Amino acid sequence: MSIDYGERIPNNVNLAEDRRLQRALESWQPGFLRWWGEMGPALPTQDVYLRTAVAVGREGWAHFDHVALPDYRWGIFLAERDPDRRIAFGQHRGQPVWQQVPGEFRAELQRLIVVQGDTEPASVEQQRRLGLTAPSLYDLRNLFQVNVEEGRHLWAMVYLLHAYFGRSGRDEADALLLRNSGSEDSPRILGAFNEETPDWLSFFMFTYFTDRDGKYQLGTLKESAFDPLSRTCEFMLKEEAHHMFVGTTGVDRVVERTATLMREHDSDDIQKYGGIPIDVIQKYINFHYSVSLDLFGGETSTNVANYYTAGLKGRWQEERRKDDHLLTEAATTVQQVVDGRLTDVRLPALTALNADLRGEYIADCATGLTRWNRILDGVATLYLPHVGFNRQVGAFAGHHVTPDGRLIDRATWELDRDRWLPTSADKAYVHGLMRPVYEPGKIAAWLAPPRNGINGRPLDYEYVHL
Ligand code: BYC
Repeated sequence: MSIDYGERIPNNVNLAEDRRLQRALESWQPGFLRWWGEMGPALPTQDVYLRTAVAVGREGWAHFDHVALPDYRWGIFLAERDPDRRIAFGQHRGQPVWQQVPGEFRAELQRLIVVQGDTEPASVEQQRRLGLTAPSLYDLRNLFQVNVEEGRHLWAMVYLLHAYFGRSGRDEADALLLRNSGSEDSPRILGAFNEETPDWLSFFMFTYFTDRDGKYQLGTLKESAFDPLSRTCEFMLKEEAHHMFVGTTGVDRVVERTATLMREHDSDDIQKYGGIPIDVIQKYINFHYSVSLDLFGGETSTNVANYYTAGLKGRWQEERRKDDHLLTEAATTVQQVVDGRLTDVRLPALTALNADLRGEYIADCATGLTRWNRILDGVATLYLPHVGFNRQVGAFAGHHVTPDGRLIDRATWELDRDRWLPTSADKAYVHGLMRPVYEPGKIAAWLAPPRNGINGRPLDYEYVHL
């Protein structure tokens, strides 16, 4: 399963044997490169110390070297095929997985792949200008690593659209390059991907909270009965782990610096010392977490019930679940607003699968809060707001819930929202700290240095040549 880098499009799917598909993808490639040039990283660089996949197996799948960004070899990499794999859930449970798309599920599968594909270039667009204010060469390199891999994840979805969905798949692949994050006329599909990522605190929060939605959604698509989608997602998840590392350690380092300044000056008011106050960090958590919760869709969804029953999208770690994997009789409890009160409601487990996945995600998010509170070591406490806080999608949309889970009226919300969400003054302060630090080994003063370099390299290594 090694990857053929001799081809114009590196791949491990024997693209050379399917001339039609190869030609179709080769004709999509210039549009992708044009999009990368126009919407990808705005900071000009000579080359960047990047990790590239060389094989998909457990050992040695990555290789590190300085690469000029436009020369990065975006390609198509699927995890190895398990010839005995069987469908783990839904009405086709126990049958062999599909190597082709069954006609009756074509539209739904294409929709899932398009939604997934749409998020990847969206994040590159959102992060386009961050290089101009990178807090170090180490961070700059990590940003570009994330960006090239999101570009590759777009390729992963485009391959599926071209290879399995005919004409409409090719049209959808073209449309993925035409929508743009935040565009008035043709925005990206999901809400969070039209928000701005204007500063590095937002970037670390995005890679912690929003990339983590990616981890969980890819985890459910990895369970899919459509084997090429499953194998694609399995490999994407390996790359995704680094994106969350960037988020986790990025917020670690901001919190560490804030805690140090709070201790040194025995004060919360650390703006005058160039740190990010703890209440601003909390507001950024509140914002990015709530926007990311919206990405799970509604708590009750016939879409997700249909996806599950059909075998298109499973649960997180489906095979570890100890039930019938059909869920036709099962029920679950989900909090909703009933008659103006937050109430636990019993729902069919099948239609509540978005809430099931969201629950897994929330538990994972909470591990970061434990980490950051350990770093703060009593000097302050950070928390995850209530699941109903600041929501635009699902049972809490249209209601106003405080971070500690009280339902309030609109007027109270308007009075207090500045205490919970970043204000324009908070954003302006954070923005003001964003000055580029491009000298090897140097780090901006608003965050602590990283613990280790990349791939065993020292911190003062020239990770990026400008
Ligand atoms: N914004 O039945 P409902 C990643 C739509 S992130 C706008 O409640 P459903 C990454 C929904 O599409 C992972 N619209 O929800 C991270 C539906 O519209 P239609 C991305 C929204 O369908 C960082 C209607 O509302 N992958 O990889 O069960 C960097 C009713 O929806 C939103 C996926 O999401 C929203 N937030 O679930 C880079 C996986 N939420 O169909 C990458 C694929 C819902 O009625 N997608 N809507 O017109 C899915 O599985 C599902 O589409 C969703 C929604 C989970 C998103």
